[in-house]
Amino acid sequence: MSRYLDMVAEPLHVKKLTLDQLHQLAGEIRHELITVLSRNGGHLGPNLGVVELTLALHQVFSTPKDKFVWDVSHQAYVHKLLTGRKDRFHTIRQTDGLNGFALRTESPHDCYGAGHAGTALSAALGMCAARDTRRTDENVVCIFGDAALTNGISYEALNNIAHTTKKFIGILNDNEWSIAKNVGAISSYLNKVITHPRYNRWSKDFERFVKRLPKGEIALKLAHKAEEGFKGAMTEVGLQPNTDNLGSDGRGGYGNSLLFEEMGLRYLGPVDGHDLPLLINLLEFAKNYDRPIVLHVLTKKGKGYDAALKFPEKFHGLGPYDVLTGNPVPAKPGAPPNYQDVFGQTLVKLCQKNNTLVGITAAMPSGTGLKHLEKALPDRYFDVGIAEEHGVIFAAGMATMGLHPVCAIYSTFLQRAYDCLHHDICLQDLPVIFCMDRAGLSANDGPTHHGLFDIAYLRCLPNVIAMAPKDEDELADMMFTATHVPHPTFIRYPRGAGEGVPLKEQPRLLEVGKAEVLQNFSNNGQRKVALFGLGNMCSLARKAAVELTAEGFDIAVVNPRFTKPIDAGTHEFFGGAADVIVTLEDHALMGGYGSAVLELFSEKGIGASVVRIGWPDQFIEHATSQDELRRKYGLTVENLVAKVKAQFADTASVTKLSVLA
Ligand SMILES: Cc1ncc(C[n+]2csc(CCOP(=O)(O)OP(=O)(O)O)c2C)c(N)n1
Repeated sequence: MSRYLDMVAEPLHVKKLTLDQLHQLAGEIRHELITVLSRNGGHLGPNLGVVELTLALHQVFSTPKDKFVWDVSHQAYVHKLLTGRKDRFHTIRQTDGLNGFALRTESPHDCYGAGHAGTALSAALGMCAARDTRRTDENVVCIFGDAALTNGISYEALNNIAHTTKKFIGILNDNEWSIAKNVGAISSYLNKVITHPRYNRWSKDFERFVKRLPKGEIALKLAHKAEEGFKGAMTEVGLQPNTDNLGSDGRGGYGNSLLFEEMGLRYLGPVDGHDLPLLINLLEFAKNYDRPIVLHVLTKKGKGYDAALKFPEKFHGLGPYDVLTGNPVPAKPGAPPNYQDVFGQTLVKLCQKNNTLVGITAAMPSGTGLKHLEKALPDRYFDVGIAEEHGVIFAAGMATMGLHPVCAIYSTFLQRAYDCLHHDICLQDLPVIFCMDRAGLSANDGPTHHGLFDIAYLRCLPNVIAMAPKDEDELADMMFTATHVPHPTFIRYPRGAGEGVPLKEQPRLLEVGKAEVLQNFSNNGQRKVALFGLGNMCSLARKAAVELTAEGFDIAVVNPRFTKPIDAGTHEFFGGAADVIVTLEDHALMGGYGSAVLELFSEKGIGASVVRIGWPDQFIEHATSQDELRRKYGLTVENLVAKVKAQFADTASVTKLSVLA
């Protein structure tokens, strides 16, 4: 049977569908999401939740002229399916395929790219201001989740909307979940609005009223009354709650969300975000309303798929799974534990012995592995919401009171808090430990999520101690070591499986600033190459060492451990002894570990030839796997071996090298 989805080549086609056809299309979209993501992985729950909302948006507005700005934009898959990308949807998050987030270069319908949370309100307001300045008439619609309201930038934007523009359309997509259950006062506040004793009665009345009107009439009727005040209009249609409907704090009912109203935005809701005719009518109204407005819609994360409804956190974003059971594709038997679990379990152990330690996450308890602490020692666990800046300054405050906070924040999200690292942590030299997960690639997610810049952005800050473990056991050692360091410490480690090394019962103390020589020269008179493999690149260095040895080179392998301070003595020694030094890092070359080595050699007058292997000065795209990207960009044993050989093949450099040796 042919599907409506197959007929929707552009948003215009959505507008032509009847309500019944739209309902059928919604089902087809859910089926497509569940099927494709079972193979590719991705943000299933959030997208299942916005199917009707996205259909209604495309019924009422016209992209690309009108602009949809999605917060994070992990929930834009449905929008992709409706905007000419359905034929490529099976490629999402794969090499050369669709990106998992909105991407300006992918489609004119993606007016704004994202991947980090909290940016949509500001970006949308910027577009509104630009539109007003240019005197054009595009509609700008900002779709933000309830968790976006845990983020500071969202409030900076809200504070600015009413005095910047008259026309701003916000959709608060409230499903009560961040990745985990949403936290903090704002989530209780929204919950209170939803669960107000009279909410159900009012919502039924209101929804009946809106739906009774033919499409478009609600817009006319209410927009006409807007100048008399929204509340007046609502009274006229018999919906304005009496004052006895308000809670003691003034909350409850339509048009009474103090948060938005006090910020000068008309608030409408909360309404059922899966009721298509209702959504269409309300969006028509919002489109014609001449004041900034927020429509509060209630959606169910995972709607239409039992497993996702049952486990919203797991199905927020996940890898491939079995469609029938919802179970993830099992890991290969004997697969090493992943870094995130080793981090979480080690922190629990450390906390049990040291009661100054606490753990902080910015809304990522599962992703970071901090959920282990939440479970074992809930009093020592803090989820601050999607609020990296706040989380870092919160940690600084704790550190001034004698605690030793451990902030578990992905490398890419810590960028958000850079000034806090500088001004609050490093300047005051506070002993906060940062465990930076996803250092290196997050291959399926792509450039918004790769953690390729932290060595560079931290290396220039005074008081920083920064390290990278070669394996999961060394991660535990580094965490233990960090608890003894009275300065800001940063540990970067990758996503996913460790190296499969045995974990010691007790972690051990490492000497700060000291590298580990894993293999020294055998001084057999052959050409000498020292391989410095940072973090997870150490295993690559070891593999290359085997090949180069077989090719007749005398190889040393060093695990640098520290990127700040780097071990000057060890680097100088090998800089003097080797013909060629190779640095390897899962980080941008610009400003990274290899750069630190070059700076040291320059300062000390060491003229060794240095080959640096790492990521080039460009944003790295998404791909099916990390290995594919490594192959493409030369972070491989083959490329390393070839580069080393090329150094010696070049006669000029051979002369230079032999002089140096
Ligand atoms: C700065 C930043 N921190 C953390 C994240 C990880 N993250 C991605 S989506 C998400 C939750 C979003 O919740 P919400 O906005 O309510 O949307 P929902 O998925 O519930 O639809 C989080 C924490 C991020 N993308 N950006």
